[in-house]
Order: sequence, then structure tokens, then C-alpha cells
Amino acid sequence: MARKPFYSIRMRSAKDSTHISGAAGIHLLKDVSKVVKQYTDRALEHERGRSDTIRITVEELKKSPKRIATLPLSTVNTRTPEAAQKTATGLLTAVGISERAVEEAFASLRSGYTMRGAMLLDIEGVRLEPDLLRGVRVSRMGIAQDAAADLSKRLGRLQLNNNTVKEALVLASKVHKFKMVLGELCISDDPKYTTGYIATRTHGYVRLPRIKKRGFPNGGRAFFITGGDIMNLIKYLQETPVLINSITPCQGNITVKELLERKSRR
Ligand code: WAQ
Ligand code: MG
Repeated sequence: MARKPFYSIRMRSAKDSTHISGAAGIHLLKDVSKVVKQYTDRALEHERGRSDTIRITVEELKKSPKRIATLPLSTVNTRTPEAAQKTATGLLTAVGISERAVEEAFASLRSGYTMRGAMLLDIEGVRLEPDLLRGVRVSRMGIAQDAAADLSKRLGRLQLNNNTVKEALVLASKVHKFKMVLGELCISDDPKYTTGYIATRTHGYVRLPRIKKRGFPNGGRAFFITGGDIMNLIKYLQETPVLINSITPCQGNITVKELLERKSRR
């Protein structure tokens, strides 16, 4: 039983009541104050502006986190927002999500409003989240130290070893462990970060460069959901602690055709 306790650390920050930055992780006691400082610095030095309000929650986990592996990572070298949307649509419809739902998600994510959390859409594109303005924030996920070192090494070979990629992969890996989630679309809210991704259990985490134009300050996430208990899903996303403890392959550029040949692993 002498297992060391873990701590969930979450941060969100705002300026003039507009969301600036958010982050979450699971850490050992010895790293808590270091991480609190890192999160604080991030909120004060963000591309979107210096936060005037920063909320950080540190909480000891009462339950041991569920251990999972990452989704496999790859990149389709899309060159324009239109090409990225077309690729996203091809992959997401391959797992049973309707074209209309994908279109609806793109339209909402490209509108002038950035939500704090993710939208939930059924496969026809009907919005399911109880709070349509806030969305659902995934939290209580992190990566164990050994796995983080392994991931950094693999991403380093692809020149992708940065927090943005690592944190998005951790989040998507937690989300897609829950079988009601069929797919995800993500566009960063950072005006300089123009690479987004889609994720499915079949295709893994697929990066989509130039999904938005440089300088565009809005972004968001959409999770595509199939039948089941929505409140149970939301509880998992927000509350169940999940720790990445192993890394599956990370590769460079891949074609849509190669991805579509991957068999479903549901
Ligand atoms: N739970 C749910 N939704 C979230 C969360 C969360 N914990 N964090 C952010 N979002 C939503 C929110 O609407 C943000 O505006 C939006 O997602 C984008 O968040 O491999 O940086 O943190 O190179 O800006 C993709 C990386 C980066 C692609 C995504 O997202 C790659 C990114 P951001
Ligand atoms: Mg951001």
C-alpha cells in the first residue's frame, strides 16, 4: 500500500474575463511546487496575452489513477484549412460520424467564440453538452515520468517535442479510452499555433498542419459521441484520474490512404 500519492494540478487563467490558458496534470508530491510555478509562468507569458486572473487547484488523488497507453501519433501534411477539413472529414466519417456533424463542428470551432471546454456532438451533429457556453473540460489526466521521457525522445526525433503536442496527446488518449467517444476534432486557440488534430481509436492521433490561418485567435474541441449515458461520460472526462504509463508509436508524415487502411481497434 506504500504507493506514493499523486496530485492533480489544474490551472486556468483569464484576462478581462476571457479565457487565456488552461493546463492539467498528475504529479508526485516532490514536483507539485515546481509545476505550480510552471503553470503560473505560462499564464503570465501567454501568446493570447498576460492573464489577470489565474486559478490553480492542487488536489491529492484519493483513488489510484487508471493507467493507459497513448494513442499512436502521425501527421497528414495538409497545406490549407480546406485540405485539413477534407482530411478530417474523410477520417471522421470513416468511423461512422456524419459529414453534417463534422461540418457543424468546424463551423462552431471557427466561429468567433472560444469555449473553455469541449462540445459534445452526436453522430448527426446534435449538441449534447448540458452547458453549451462552457462545454465539458477534461481534467485529472497526466503522464508518468518514465513515459514522459520516452514520449519526449520519440517526439524529439520528429521535431515535435513541445508541451502543446504532449498535452494534447495525453488529453486525447484519456478521452478516447472511453468507448462512447468515436472521434475528436481540435483546433488550438493560440493565434500562432496553426496545427490541429483529429483523433479516433482506429486512426490514432492525427496531426493536421495549417488547419487554421495564422493570427486567428479562436479554437476549440469537439467530441463525437455515440449512444450511452452522457452524464457517465462527462463524469469520466472530468473526474476519473488517468495516467499515461506507456507510449505507442509516433511517426512522421502519413497519407490519408494509409490511415484509412488501418483496421478498427474498438
Ligand atoms: N477539456 C476540454 N476542452 C479543452 C480543454 C480541456 N481540458 N483544454 C482546452 N480545451 C478546448 C478549449 O476550447 C480550447 O480553446 C481548445 O480546446 C484548444 O485548446 O500535435 O493547444 O489548449 O501539433 O489551445 C493541438 C496540437 C494543440 C496539435 C491544441 O489546444 C499538434 C491546443 P488549446
Ligand atoms: Mg491554447
